[in-house]
Amino acid sequence: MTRFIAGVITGMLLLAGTLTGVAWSADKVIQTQKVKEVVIALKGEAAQWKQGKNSFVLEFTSAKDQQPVDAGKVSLSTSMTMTGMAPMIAGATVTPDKAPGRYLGTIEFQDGGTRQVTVRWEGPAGSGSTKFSVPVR
Ligand SMILES: [Cu+2]
Repeated sequence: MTRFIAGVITGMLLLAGTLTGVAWSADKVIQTQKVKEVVIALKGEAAQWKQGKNSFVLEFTSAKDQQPVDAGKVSLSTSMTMTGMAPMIAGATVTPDKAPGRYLGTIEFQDGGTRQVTVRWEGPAGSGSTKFSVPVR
């Protein structure tokens, strides 16, 4: 019985993995940042963000041995300064993927223009943050 249940759970997990799997075949690098001993890669379906909804991947690896780094709780937020306007702020929901050190998120942009992106993490290997800019076309 226990084995049967384990089999059913494994089957369901495999199915869920297939259904929720990232819908593109190859990740294109949008930006990489090195913070201390951690390399953070922002990847997407395309090598750049576009207006509207974007799916993205954040990958944390060790600069020393290129092994995945468990970054724990991860958040990504963006802001754009526009003349005569309050900065436009957009945040993303970021959730861990099945693979360690890999996180999936989506973000929506109302218009084009360069975003100041902040990525924060808080995990067993330590916490940190990095800022970089990404154009939205
Ligand atoms: Cu704007």
